[in-house]
Amino acid sequence: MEREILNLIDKSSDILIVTHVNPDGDTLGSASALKSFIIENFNKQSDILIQIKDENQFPKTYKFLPHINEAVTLSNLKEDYDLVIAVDTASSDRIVENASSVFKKAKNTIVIDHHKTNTGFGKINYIKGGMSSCAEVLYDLFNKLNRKISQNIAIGLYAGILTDTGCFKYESTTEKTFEAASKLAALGINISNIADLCYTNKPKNMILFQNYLVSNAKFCFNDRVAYTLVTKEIIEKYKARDEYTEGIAETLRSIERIEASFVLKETEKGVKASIRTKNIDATKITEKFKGGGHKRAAGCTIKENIGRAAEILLKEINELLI
Ligand SMILES: [Mn+2]
Repeated sequence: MEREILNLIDKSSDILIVTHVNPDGDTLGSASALKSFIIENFNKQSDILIQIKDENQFPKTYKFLPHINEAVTLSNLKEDYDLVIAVDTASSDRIVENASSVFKKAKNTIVIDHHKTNTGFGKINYIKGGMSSCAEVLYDLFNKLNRKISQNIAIGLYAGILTDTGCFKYESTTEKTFEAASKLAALGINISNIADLCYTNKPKNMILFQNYLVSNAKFCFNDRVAYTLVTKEIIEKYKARDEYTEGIAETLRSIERIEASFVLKETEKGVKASIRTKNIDATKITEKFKGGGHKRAAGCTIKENIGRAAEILLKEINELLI
């Protein structure tokens, strides 16, 4: 299958790399690395699509990744590509609006991913469920193909692995993950600088917003569950961008005794829930609402008001608490 991917890239002239909605470090790092790979191996350009409606929501944190600055958005996406490659995208509904029709129309589609829940919605599906990150899947793919990994490719891959493993903390981190990170570091990329750009470069309002939400968290079931509500008013007050809620559920989970935490956010499509757990399988809850994710980190959208959504989740979690 590795050769098939290479052949498709070789014979296609208009290539689009799609990142998932609300892009994170892994999907952007993977897209960045893949674009560099295509340029270096085939001397060919490709477009990276970042799915955001509001151009002001462009993910600033990851602008340092090669080629992310020149990415296209939904509003200036071309209509036809002969090859579309989705990276780190767990299901087809993570590709929205006109991007979805571009994906369906394309002559060839490839899905490269690491989500166990990915059933494969491309013509070619290169899915290594359980690997730490899509970036690690790509690292593996480039190696299997015996292709050189340049510094530009390495920056994207390293950033993807670093962020998707929570700095090598999550249980998906394996000996192979460290091996990949070690080989990438050996190429001479500045790993402490990449970590700084990912983690110590946050807007002031983001920290103030997050502190507010943590201070106003509610604790239940004998301090075993914590949650916080992100209402439209709070978003407005702090002029919060989409990525400002990142990490809040993790902070609540990091408290001793807490078994599960969640953040609920009011959006146009319903209440978005991000659930983090220690021993409970979070996907058991999110799959009831057509969501998905990993055992300790999952998400879904609940079509209720925010107060009711909290009640529903508390009831679901309570049933799983031992
Ligand atoms: Mn990922």
